[in-house]
Amino acid sequence: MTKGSVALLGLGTMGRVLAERLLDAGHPVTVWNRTPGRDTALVERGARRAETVREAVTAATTVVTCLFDHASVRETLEPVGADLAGRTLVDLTTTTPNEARWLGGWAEEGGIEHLDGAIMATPSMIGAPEASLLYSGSAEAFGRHRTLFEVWGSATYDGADHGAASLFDLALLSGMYTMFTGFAHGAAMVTSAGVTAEEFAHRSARLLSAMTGVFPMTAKVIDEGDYTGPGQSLEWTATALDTIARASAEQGVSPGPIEMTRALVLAQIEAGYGNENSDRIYEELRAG
Ligand code: FVH
Repeated sequence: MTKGSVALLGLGTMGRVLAERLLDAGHPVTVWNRTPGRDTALVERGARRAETVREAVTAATTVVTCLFDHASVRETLEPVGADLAGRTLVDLTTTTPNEARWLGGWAEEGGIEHLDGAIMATPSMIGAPEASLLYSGSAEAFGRHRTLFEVWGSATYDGADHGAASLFDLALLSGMYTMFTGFAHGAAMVTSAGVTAEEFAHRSARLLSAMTGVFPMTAKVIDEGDYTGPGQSLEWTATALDTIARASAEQGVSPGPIEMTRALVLAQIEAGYGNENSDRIYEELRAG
């Protein structure tokens, strides 16, 4: 069976791997990159080189962008809006939900079918079972492209709101970045006493893995909005965080990540909720 033709715009670290997996799966692939020369290996593997964005876009029914940011997507696509009409645009660039919605609206006005995508994987994971990609926008486009998307990893459809995939992406990354910051803070504390970060990593991974098992209980409290049940109170947590901050200072390490959490806890205590469950920091975050 003939596989659908794909134009891939953006041959950075991620774009090149996405193109490789499409070629491996037998798709005709046309590639374009702003800076010439990044397509050599792909062309050797069978990709067609496009000298211009227009040449790339008009060579395929599905156009995939994997560029630096929303501004670079607009800069690249706006001049070829008319050429994109009647085609499917899949933007895998990391953008905010509203930026994805803007692109979805722009595409709709121009008769372009649009899906926003979010890559929950590093380039080396693309094509492996652990790679996960999220999509939102046109349900019809997702249905028709599902097999194609699965050459990159598992494909999840998050609904018709063009911003949904991006919202999940960035919400998940928020947890990841704060976890790594907490790990770096703990590592700075113990390495200041001569312990290696490697030794600390084993212990940290064990504790943090166990803690993720608590997420469903925390989620239930948040969804029900009742913080009066059992659990660590805000007052108790404030004392614990204060002790960590002082230990950090004793070791000559910045208490920055702990101060961030402490500020949320203290604000809720100030608001009169000191005896309630510490999951209440969620309310402080929602208050904006
Ligand atoms: N790499 C990763 O681990 C992450 C995993 C999660 C998702 N991200 C997102 O994927 C997008 C691309 O990331 P990347 O790693 O491929 O990024 P770079 O290697 O820096 O390549 C960037 C490409 O964008 C091109 N580009 C930049 N500015 C423009 C512009 N104004 N007009 C046209 N193209 C532009 C750049 O071209 P060049 O510098 O070679 O000319 C690269 O092709 C990104 O959203 C990640 O957040 C990857």
